[in-house]
Amino acid sequence: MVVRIGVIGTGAIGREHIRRISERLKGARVVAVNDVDRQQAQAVVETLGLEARIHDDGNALIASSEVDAVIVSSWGPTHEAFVLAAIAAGKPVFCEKPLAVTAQGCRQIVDAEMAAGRKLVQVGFMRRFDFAYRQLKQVLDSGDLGEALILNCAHRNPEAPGFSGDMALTDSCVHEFDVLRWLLDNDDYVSAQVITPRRTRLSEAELQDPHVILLRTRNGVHISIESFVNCRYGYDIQCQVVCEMGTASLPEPASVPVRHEARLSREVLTNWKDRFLTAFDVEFQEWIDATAAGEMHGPSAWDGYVVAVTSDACVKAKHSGRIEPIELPERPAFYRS
Ligand code: NAD
Ligand code: ISE
Repeated sequence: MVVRIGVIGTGAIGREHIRRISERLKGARVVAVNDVDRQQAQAVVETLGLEARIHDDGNALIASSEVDAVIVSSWGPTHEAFVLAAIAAGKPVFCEKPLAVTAQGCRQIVDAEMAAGRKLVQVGFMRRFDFAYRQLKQVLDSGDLGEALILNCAHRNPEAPGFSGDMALTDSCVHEFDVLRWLLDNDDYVSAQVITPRRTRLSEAELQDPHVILLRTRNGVHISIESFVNCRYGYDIQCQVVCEMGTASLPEPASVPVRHEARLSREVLTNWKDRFLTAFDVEFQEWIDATAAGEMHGPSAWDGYVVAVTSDACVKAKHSGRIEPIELPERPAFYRS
């Protein structure tokens, strides 16, 4: 079976997903696209030489009998409605982060999916599909180092055009909120503290940058996440796990060491597309294969809900200056399989 995919949102990442499905992955074809900027959607179809229908409305794409599964890569605030529509249509849906811009919106999606009786929603937390993070998880799962005690992480962007308010927490660090919980086998977070160090003079307007987020898990693991979205030097993702009998860290991305004029240097990546290029391909190939088999194995709507609750608690902690609780209901059995 070739999965016939409709894509809502043909912007920066949407067109990357369309390209990867059309040019590199197997078992699926993009047969429909939609974007409020119809000209842009048309340009993507023409540039990639697709035989795809351009819908004037995302809901019409979802309802189309030509579409088996949906990718939502439009702006974050539009995700909730499209995901709910896909669930109502009984169609598997891959939703780029965030699942919804509020925890309540994510909870509505969880409730709708449970009522539908079938896991249809996967959320675009691609770090779980990154080779380096998977290697790190293998080391932790082996038990050779004992239990994890402390995680030291950094999420650094060279720049963040258009970032405002609390986006470092709600748009960037959502990836850590998901992948660290996955590394720790769903050891849920119980509290958040956000520290606002001296601001870099290189960030836009009044944007607080960097931030340090401190999370504590139910099992007592202490997590520190540095978010620095205007670090200038490159795109740098760090994660070190300190365990009872040793430590394990994400390896530096491969690059050629150059010795020249009494210097030893290596390239640093400059954007998330390059750092996670392969992870995105693995994420989508696994999603296509699972969808063809009528299954869903990736980050679920519940995972998207947990991230939203965590993100909200971090924003509250930033503005209150206090340690704030992260209160989550028990994970439903529906999401335990
Ligand atoms: P973008 O602005 O480049 O593209 C979004 C597209 O959605 C635009 O073309 C816009 O016209 C379209 N759109 C907006 N509202 C729409 C609607 N109601 N119906 C149809 N189309 C609509 O943004 P982007 O950088 O591609 O980000 C899109 C989503 O992907 C965001 O949620 C973002 O957080 C996420 N994203 C994820 C990653 C990742 O690492 N997984 C990286 C970048 C962006
Ligand atoms: C962007 O939206 C992403 O999701 C990237 O993965 C992240 O590194 C970046 O900070 C976000 O702005």
